Amino acid sequence: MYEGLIRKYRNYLDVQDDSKIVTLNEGNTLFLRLKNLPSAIGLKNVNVYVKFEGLNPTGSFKDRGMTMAVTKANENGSKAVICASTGNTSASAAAYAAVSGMKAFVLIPDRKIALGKLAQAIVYGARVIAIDGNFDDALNMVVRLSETEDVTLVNSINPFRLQGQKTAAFEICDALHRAPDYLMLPVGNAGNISAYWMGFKEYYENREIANLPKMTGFQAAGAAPIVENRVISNPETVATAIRIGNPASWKLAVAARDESKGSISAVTDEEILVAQQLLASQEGIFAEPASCASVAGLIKKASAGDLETDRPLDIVCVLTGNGLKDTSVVLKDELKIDVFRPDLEQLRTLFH
Ligand code: AN7
Repeated sequence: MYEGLIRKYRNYLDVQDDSKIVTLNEGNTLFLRLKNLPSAIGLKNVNVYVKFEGLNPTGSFKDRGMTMAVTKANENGSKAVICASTGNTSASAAAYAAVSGMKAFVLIPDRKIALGKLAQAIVYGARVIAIDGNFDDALNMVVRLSETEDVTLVNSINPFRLQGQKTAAFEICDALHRAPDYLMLPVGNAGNISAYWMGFKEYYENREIANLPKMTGFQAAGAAPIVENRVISNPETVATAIRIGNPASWKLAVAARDESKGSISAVTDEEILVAQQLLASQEGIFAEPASCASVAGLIKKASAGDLETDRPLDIVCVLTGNGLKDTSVVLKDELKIDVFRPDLEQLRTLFH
């Protein structure tokens, strides 16, 4: 039986005590080749895959880092964890704290997180604290609090988070028997792009793979500090998960980009929502807006002719979170669903 990514990738993770592993059997997520979308956007000679991290136990990639961070907190005898979050980290921290018997304190930007994520933090039993400020303000607060209070910080500044998250790179290489040519993913606080790059490099050094991908990140245009090379004090985007103006792992992300000869560029909210719609209607996959920045970026690069398609390419888009967490973007105009009487004759007219 599969028992989570720490046991699966034990040789790459520094965990002392097996009995204290805190897991919800995260990882081992769906990896799928897209059937319709690539040709719909005019891509030939390219295999496009998605890694659907929205199928983790709390519906996002954050569970990979949280199994490690909470396991280490547990090993060290910690009784409580704390994080700032645009939503997914708080849901994940709350769940892993719940199963390990720890308290979770989560600071969220008031009214700027998707309701599904808020519901998760509440139902898992976290102490939810809304801040009249943005994610960057909340992160600043939790860093300071964790320095003076008896509570373990589980944002991605906690190095064990990235350790857990790097296993997604291992899974992709295990499936393809190589690294993809491009890894495309959204960039918010910039931990994930840094973790993937660490994972690919470790697999390369251990000769599990003989190539490395171009790390290709995408920020939302209204929240693109790395692209613009400046702190954004009032980030705005429909993709609330990546509404971040001063990423904690900024330097690591830039290093990943440069070492891999990749890129970090911006996609607009409109491009993100078009990509979300295409992915759902062409492929049957519902990912949250932030996740769809990876597909929006693929579409943008494909139409700009930025991908060298003279040879067959493997491209992996990471879908970091589940669309069910944030239905408001799809339902935002009042429901456009026609209501009919339960009249068979009338319903039959719909088929002609
Ligand atoms: C779906 O939950 O920062 O670049 O507090 O939820 O590693 O930050 C979420 C980030 C992409 C960006 N996709 O990843 C949080 C939080 C989804 C996310 C990102 C997030 P990083």
